[in-house]
Amino acid sequence: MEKSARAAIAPVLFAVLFTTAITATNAGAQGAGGRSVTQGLATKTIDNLYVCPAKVANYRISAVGTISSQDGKVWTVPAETAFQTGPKGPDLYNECTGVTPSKTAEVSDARVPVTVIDPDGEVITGYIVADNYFEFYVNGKLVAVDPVTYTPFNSVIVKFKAKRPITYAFKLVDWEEDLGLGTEINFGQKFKFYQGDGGLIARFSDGTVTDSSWKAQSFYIAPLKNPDDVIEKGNEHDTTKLGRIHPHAPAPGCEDKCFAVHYPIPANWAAPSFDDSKWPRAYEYTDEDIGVTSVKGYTNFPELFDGSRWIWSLNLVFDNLVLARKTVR
Ligand SMILES: [Ca+2]
Ligand SMILES: [Ca+2]
Ligand SMILES: [Ca+2]
Repeated sequence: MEKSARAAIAPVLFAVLFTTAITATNAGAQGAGGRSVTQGLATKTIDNLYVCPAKVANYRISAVGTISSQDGKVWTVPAETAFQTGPKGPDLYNECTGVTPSKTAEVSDARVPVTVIDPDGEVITGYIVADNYFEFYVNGKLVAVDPVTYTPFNSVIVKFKAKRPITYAFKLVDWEEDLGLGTEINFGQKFKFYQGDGGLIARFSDGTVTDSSWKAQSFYIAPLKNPDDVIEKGNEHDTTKLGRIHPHAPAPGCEDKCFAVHYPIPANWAAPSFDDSKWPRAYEYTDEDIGVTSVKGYTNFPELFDGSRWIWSLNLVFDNLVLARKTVR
């Protein structure tokens, strides 16, 4: 860099350092375990990420918002995503696009593009279902975003060329209608401020399946009557006492006054070099826990998910933003 340029940048650099110092002070004021706390509804910043072109029974608008925490940070809810810029995962099953095979024999993966991670790797095919939204990374590279952010429930086929060791990484979002509260309307029970739930299941042709050998950590926990309902036990964000699955997780009753607990997402969380050894193991959930009877994108293809398990972090209901990883050697 030239001297004159350096002189011009000095005040800017000072400002940056000063701002960094303030941020560090805020970080010091955070609660235990690096948490931040918000209360109430977020401000909407995106009206709707996805419009379903077909008329379906259970379509929900997927909005995005921001909310400030008591320590002065701004959080995007339900999550910051790459949906608008990332490659949309090709459909295994999607009512919105009319791709609705009724059984495995009707599935075609011929038009699924191969994402090249390692040119000398093997081509691996994967099948993925998430409640509600996923981003899928291989060795830190974004392979696919879920083409349907919220509902209807859909499933995706991915293909990529990679060689071991392979780090599989998912960003997972249980989407919400009441931004910042982790809640939605329950159509069936005509119940407002209902805490929906999440879930991920995936199987890959290299033999990798989702199960409790994965790591899974929660980053946005809501709705909470009291932020102290999240207890940090080591690196686990424990909310066991609230109930972990429906119907054993009663609504907290705080409605639009509920709190949320947020944790910052590490910048390199999807990279092979990221150390996930301190993250909790993923928890396995049954088809009944997930309530998959209406998820044809899963139930139509038992062969494609054979041997894999539904996973999430500790709380299927209250953990709304989850990162999951596994490295296969
Ligand atoms: Ca989806
Ligand atoms: Ca939820
Ligand atoms: Ca959900």
